[in-house]
Amino acid sequence: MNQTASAIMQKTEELLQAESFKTLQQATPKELHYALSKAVMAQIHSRWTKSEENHAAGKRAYYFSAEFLMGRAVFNNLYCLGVLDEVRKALEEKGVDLTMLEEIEDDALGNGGLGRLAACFLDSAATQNIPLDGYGIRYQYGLFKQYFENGFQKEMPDDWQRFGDPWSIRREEESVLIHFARQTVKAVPYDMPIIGCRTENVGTLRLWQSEAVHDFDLALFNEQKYDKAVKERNDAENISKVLYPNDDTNAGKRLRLKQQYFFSSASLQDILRKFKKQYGNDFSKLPEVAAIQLNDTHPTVSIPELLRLLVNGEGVAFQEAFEIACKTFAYTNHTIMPEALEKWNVSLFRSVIPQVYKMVVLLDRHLVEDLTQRGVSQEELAQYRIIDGDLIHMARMAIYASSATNGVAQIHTEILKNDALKEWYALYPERFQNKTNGITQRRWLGLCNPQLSAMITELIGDGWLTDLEELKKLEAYQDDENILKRLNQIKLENKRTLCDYVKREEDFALDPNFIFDIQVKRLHEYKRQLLNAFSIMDLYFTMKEGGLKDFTPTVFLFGAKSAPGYYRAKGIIKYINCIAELVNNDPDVKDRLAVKFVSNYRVSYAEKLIPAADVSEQISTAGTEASGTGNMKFMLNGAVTLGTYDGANVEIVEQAGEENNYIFGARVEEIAQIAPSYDPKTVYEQDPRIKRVVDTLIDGTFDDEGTGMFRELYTSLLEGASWHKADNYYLLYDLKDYLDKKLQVNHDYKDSLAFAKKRLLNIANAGKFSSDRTVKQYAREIWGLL
Ligand code: NBG
Repeated sequence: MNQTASAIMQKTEELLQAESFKTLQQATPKELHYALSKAVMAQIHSRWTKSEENHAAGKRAYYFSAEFLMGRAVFNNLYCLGVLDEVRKALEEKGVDLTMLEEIEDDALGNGGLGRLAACFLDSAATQNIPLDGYGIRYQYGLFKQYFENGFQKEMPDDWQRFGDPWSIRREEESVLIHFARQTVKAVPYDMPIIGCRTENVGTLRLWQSEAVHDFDLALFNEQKYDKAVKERNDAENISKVLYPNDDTNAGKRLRLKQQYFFSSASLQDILRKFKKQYGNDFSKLPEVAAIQLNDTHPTVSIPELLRLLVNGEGVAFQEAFEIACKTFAYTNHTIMPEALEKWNVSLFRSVIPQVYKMVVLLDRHLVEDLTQRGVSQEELAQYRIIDGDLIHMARMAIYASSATNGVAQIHTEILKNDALKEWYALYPERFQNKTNGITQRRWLGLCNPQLSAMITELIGDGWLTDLEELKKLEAYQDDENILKRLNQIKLENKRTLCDYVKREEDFALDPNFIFDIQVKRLHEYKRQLLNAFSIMDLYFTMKEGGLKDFTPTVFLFGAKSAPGYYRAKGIIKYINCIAELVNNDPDVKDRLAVKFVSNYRVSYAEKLIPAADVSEQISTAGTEASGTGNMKFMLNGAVTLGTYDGANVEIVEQAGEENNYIFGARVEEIAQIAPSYDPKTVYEQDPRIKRVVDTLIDGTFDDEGTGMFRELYTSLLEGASWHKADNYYLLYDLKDYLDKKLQVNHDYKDSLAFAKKRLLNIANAGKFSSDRTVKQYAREIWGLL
C-alpha cells in the first residue's frame, strides 16, 4: 500500500475509535464516511494551505455560480488522490465493503448542465494547476428528490447534509455582513477542497450560508413571544434555505434576487478584503490580480455591487470603478431560451437592494452616454438599455460591463453573434468568444467506468487521465477484433452493473442483452423527450401489426426531473410512464421492447447509466440546446449519438465522424426557412403513422387521470397556445427522419464488430471534450492566466 493510502487508513481507524467508539467493521456507512472523509481532509490539509498561498501569489480567477452540482465527493476525492483502489482493497481485507458509501447523498446544489459544468471546471482547474476557485451558495436543501406516484412526478426536499458534511470547513472568522433594505444577515463561508489529480494543487469551493446576526431575541422569548423571538433567525436562514428548482427559466422572485445578491456581495467583499491585505488601496490593480467569471446572469448583480463597494466604500471615482469592473468581469451565456434571460422588475430590485439600484442607474446612464458618443441613434438605443421601462436587463449589464461574453459551443456562439445578441456583437465584436464546454474525464471515465479505463490504460498508458487527447492513440485499434470484442464485453458488464442497480433502486428488471438507448437530462419541451416517446409508440404499433420481427431488443431508458411548476413537462413524464406500463406488460412486444423512466436521476445515477449506454439520445430542436454535456459523457463511454445537428453534437460528429453517429432532423437554417409556413396539422393529417402516435394523447390509449395533461400536450402540438405557435419545437417535422435513424441504429447494432468500431472511434475522438481543454482556454483567452 502506498504511504498516502496507509496514512488515510490509519487515521480513519483512529477517528472511528475516537468519535464513534467503533471499529471499522462496526461502523455504519455514515460513520465510515465521516471518518474516512476527515482522514482525507487531514491528509490534504497542508497542500490545501500551500495551494491557497500559490493562488494568492499571482493573478487568479474566481468562478461565480449560483449552482455547483458536485455529486458525491468521497469516491471522487479518493480517486483524484490516487488511492481509491488501495483504500478499497485495504478495507476489503478487513471485511468492509467500500460500496456501502453509495448510500451517501450527492451534493446536489445544482439543477443540471450549468451546475455540473461548474463542478467539472473546478476539477479541471485543480488538476491543471490553474488558480481558479469557486464561489456560491451553501443551500440547506439541494435539488428536490423525485419519485413517481401513479406515474406522476412528486417532489421531496433534499436534505443533502443528512449524513453530515465532512468535506466542508466552516470559516466563521471570515464571515461578512450583507445588507438588504430591511434586513441584514451574516454570510458564513464553508470551504470545500477541490482535489487535483496528479498534482499537489487543491482548489477551493467557498459556499456562503446565510445566518442571523443575532441568534434570537432573549427578551422577546422571555415575554413568551416565541415566533417573534426567532423571526430574525428564520428570515436570515431562508435566504440559503433552498436551491430554486428551475432549469432554463427565470424565477422572478424576491428571494431569488436576495440569493443572488447575497452570494455576489459576500464573494466580492471576500475578494476585496484579500486584495487590500495584499496590495493596499490601489484598486486599479484589481484586474491585474483577479478575474471573475459570471456563470450565466445569476451572479450579474456583482457588477453594480462591485461599483458600490469601490465607489461608496473605498472612494473610487465612478468612471474608474467602471473600468475596473469591465476588466475584471467576464460573462458566459448558457442558453438562448428567452424565459431564461433574467430581467428584474425595477420596483422589486429597488425595494430589495436600493443602494445597488443607484449603481444600476449610473451604469445605465453611462451606457447611454457611451453609446451616444459611439454614434448609436436614439431609436437604436432602446435595445441596449440596462433599465428598459420597468425592467432591468441582466444580460445587457453583463455584456456591457465586462471584457468578454462567451457561448458554450460553436453553434451556440454563432447564434449569439448573429441572432440572440447581434446588436451587441455589432458594437463589441472583439468581446465575443466561443468556449465549447467539456467534462472531466476523472469522474466521467476514470471513476465511473473502471473497466474501460483499465483497458485504455493497458493499450495507450494512463496519460489520458490528465491529457484526454491521448485517446487518439486508440484509433490504432479500430480494426483489432480482439480489442473490439473486449470493448463490447465491457459494455455488457457495465449493463449488468446497471441492471443490478436499477433492480435495487427501482425494483425493476432490465435485460442486459438488450440495446440500452438512454435519454437523461432535465425535462424540457425543447429537449424533446416527447419525440422519443412518440418514436417508441410507433415501434410498438408496428410490432403489434406483426412488423419489426428482426428488431434487436431495446430498452429505452429515461431519467429527468421536471421543474415542479412546469405543467407540460410533468405531463410528458406521466405519458412516458404510461407507455412503459403498456409496453412492459404486453406479451406481444416485451421480449423486444422495454421502457423505463428511472426515478430521481442525479449525478450518481448518471455514473451508472452512462457507462452502460449503447445509444445516446441528444434530440433537441436544432438551435435550442446551447451545448449539452451529457452528450460528451456518453461519447467518452463508447455510446453512439442519435441526435440532431445542435449544440456540441455538431462538434462531436465533427470529431468522431458522422458515419459513426446518427444525425437526423432539420438544421438551424432549415428551421428558420420553414418556420413561417410550418403547419404541423398537415404533417399530422398526411402521415398516418404520425397521426396514430400523436392520437394516443387523446384517443383513450392512455389515462392521465382526469388532469387534462395529455390533451393539453396534444393541443400544444396542433393548435399552439397564446404564447407560442403550434409544435414550436418541430417534433412532427423531425419525427419521420428520427424514426428512420432509430431503425438504422437498431439494424447496425447487429454487426457487433462494426458497432464496436463506432464505439471505439467515438472514445478515441473524445479528447476535445475534456473540461481541461475548456478551462485552459478560459485561462488563456479570458482570464489572462496562462
Ligand atoms: C445549460 C444549457 C446546456 C449547457 C449547459 C452548460 C442552462 C441555463 N444552460 O446546453 O442548456 O450544456 O448550460 O453550459 O442551464
